[in-house]
Amino acid sequence: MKISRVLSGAFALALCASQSALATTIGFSQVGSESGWRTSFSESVKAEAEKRGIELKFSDAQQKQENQIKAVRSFIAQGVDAIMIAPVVETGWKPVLREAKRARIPVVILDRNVDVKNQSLFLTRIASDFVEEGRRAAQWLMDETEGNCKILELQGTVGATAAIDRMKGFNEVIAKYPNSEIVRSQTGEFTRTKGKEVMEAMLKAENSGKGICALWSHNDEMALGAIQAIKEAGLKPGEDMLVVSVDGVPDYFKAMADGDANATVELNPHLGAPAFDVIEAYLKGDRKVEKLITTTGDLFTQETAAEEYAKRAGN
Ligand code: GZL
Repeated sequence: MKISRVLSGAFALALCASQSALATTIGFSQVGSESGWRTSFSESVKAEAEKRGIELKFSDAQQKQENQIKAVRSFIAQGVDAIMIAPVVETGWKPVLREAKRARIPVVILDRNVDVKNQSLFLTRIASDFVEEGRRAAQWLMDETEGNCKILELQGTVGATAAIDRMKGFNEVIAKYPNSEIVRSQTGEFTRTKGKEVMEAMLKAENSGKGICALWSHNDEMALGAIQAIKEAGLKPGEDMLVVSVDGVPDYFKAMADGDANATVELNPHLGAPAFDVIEAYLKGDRKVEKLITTTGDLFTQETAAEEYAKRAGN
C-alpha cells in the first residue's frame, strides 16, 4: 500500500477521533421557571448534558414566546450542532423552524407541541400524553365521587398543549357522567400565585365554594396556590373539596400526605436523556427516528403520599 494512502487513512482516523471527541454544542430554549416541575425538567437536562460532556447553551424565556424565538435565532447564528425547544404555546413557530432547517440544524421539541403542518421542520417530539393525563385525573375523581361532582377547573397557560390536551381528556371522561360538570374554569397560567388568585375569585363567585365537590388543576403549582385559597375560604381542602392535579412535584406529595390534596398524575421531568440520545444518533448519521417519543407517569393518591414524598424531598 502506498505510504500516502497509509498516511491519509491515519489522518482520516485521527480527524474522526478528534471530531467525536469535540463537545457537541446544543442550544436549549426553555419556557421559564413557572413551576416546580419546570425547574426539575431544566435541572435534569443540565445534569445530563454535564454527564455527557455536552456544551449546553440554556435560555430561560420567562414564559414569553418572543424570548424563545430570539434565543433560537441566536443558537442558529452561533452555529450550534442541535437545538431543543420546550415551546410555551403551540402557534407561531414555523418561521424560526424554517430558519433552523435552512441552517441544517436539527431541532427536537420537548414537552408541549408546535402546531406546524410540515413535520420535517423538527426531528422529533418527546412528551407525555397530556390527553391521557386528563382522562386519568377525571376517572379517579368520578370513581371517588360515584360520578356526582361539581368541579372548579384551573387551566394551564392558554394555547399550551398541556392545557389544551388535559382539558380535552378530562372533559371526555366527565361527559359520561350526567351528574358531574365543570361549573367554572379559568387559567391560572401554571403558577402558584395566579392559581391562588384565580381560585379566590372562583370561590367568591361560587358561594365560597359551598356545593363544590372538587378542584381539577392542570398542574400541582396552581393547585398548591388554590389550597391556600380554599383554607382561607374556611373549607378543608382534601375533604370538603377534593383536589386532583398533574405533575407530581414534591410539595404536592407533602400536601397529599397532610390531607390537603387527594391525587396527582406524575409527569416525567427527565426529558434530557432521550433528547440527547436522539441528537447524538442523528449527528452520527442515524436518520431513523419516531416523530413522537412518549413518556409515561403514574397516578398517586394520599395512600402512598408520605413514602413518595420521602423519596422525592430534597431531590
Ligand atoms: C406539561 C408542562 C406543564 C407542567 C407545568 O408537560 O408543559 O408546564 O404541567 C408546567 O407544571 O408549567
